[in-house]
Amino acid sequence: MRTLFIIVGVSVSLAVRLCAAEAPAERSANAGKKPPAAVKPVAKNSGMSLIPAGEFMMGSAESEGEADERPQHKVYSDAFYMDTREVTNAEYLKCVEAGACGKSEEAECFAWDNSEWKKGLPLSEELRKPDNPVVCVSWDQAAAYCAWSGKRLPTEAEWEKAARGGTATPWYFGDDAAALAGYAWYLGNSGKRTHPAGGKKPNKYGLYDIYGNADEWCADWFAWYDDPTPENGGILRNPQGAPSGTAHITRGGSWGSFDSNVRSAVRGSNPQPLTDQVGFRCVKTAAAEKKAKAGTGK
Ligand SMILES: [Ca+2]
Repeated sequence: MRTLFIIVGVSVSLAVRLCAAEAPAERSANAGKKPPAAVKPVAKNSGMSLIPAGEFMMGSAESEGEADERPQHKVYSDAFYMDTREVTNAEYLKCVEAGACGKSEEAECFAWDNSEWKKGLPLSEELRKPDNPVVCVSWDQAAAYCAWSGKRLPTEAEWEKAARGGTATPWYFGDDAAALAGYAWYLGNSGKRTHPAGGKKPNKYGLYDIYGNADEWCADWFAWYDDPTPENGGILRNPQGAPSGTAHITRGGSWGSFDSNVRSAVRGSNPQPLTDQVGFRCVKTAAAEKKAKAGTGK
């Protein structure tokens, strides 16, 4: 399990992870797989992209990544729409002003300070800029925002399917971490803060900041992956994660993450209720979108 961290206090497990993430043999094994053609957003200015229904391999192969990314298993996901960008401070504020979301409370927010999480530290002004992704929001606040906007948080499986965009490599752009700076704000280039959402190159589905900037809440509780079984035909259909747990999943890593922790398969689990590294984006099932349009006569 990848817990959130920045700069210092890097654990022994992290050191192991860094080594594991550098396994070149596994990456070259995926190098020849061609990603599918890009899928354009279904409606101009909707701010969402269609992620088509289909199967993909979730998690990492045996010699790659962390233990909690295995076993790699086949997943089928129905079609859904995903926000192309992380929810910004300005967008979240509208929900607060509408009375549907709790205010992001700096005094309640945890930040990494030398070797431990501390609550209530003064946060960088940069984190509060309107176009930057909102952080210091709890899972409940994120879920409330998505509900207010007629959406929901993505499942972990949906997030990874959208992130991969049909690829099987550690990053959707390939297997070379040196290219990451063109796609993500992470510890190597962030200046230890968030940046305006959508400033880097998107993936094949037109999704920005999938890696880094704000780490992103998912709907699921953290749990170890199950082994595919004959009972489920070796494929999990629209998995929802564990029915209960102690921490929710976050995905994508943040401005404070090392390059090895902003891969498609990396799983985060955040024991703090809210931190200066975690934000979110929302999704909507494609069927729900169709129904809503029919209902409004559009
Ligand atoms: Ca992100």
